[in-house]
Amino acid sequence: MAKSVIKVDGMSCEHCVKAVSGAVGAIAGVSGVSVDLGTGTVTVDHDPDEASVETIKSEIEDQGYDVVE
Ligand SMILES: [Cu+2]
Repeated sequence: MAKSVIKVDGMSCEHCVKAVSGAVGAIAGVSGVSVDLGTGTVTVDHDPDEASVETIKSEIEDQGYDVVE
């Protein structure tokens, strides 16, 4: 199990929190998601063999947000 902190641009309200945490939380292998609007970060507990960081990042981008490298 890994914990990854992903910096994301464009999240500004509870709608964004729900969209991102819902989409990331639905990925197989993800066991926890928390979104911090203050720091613009998404913290994800995941099994890296099942849900890679790349998979998680592309899901966030599919929701319309920009992942900051
Ligand atoms: Cu929003």
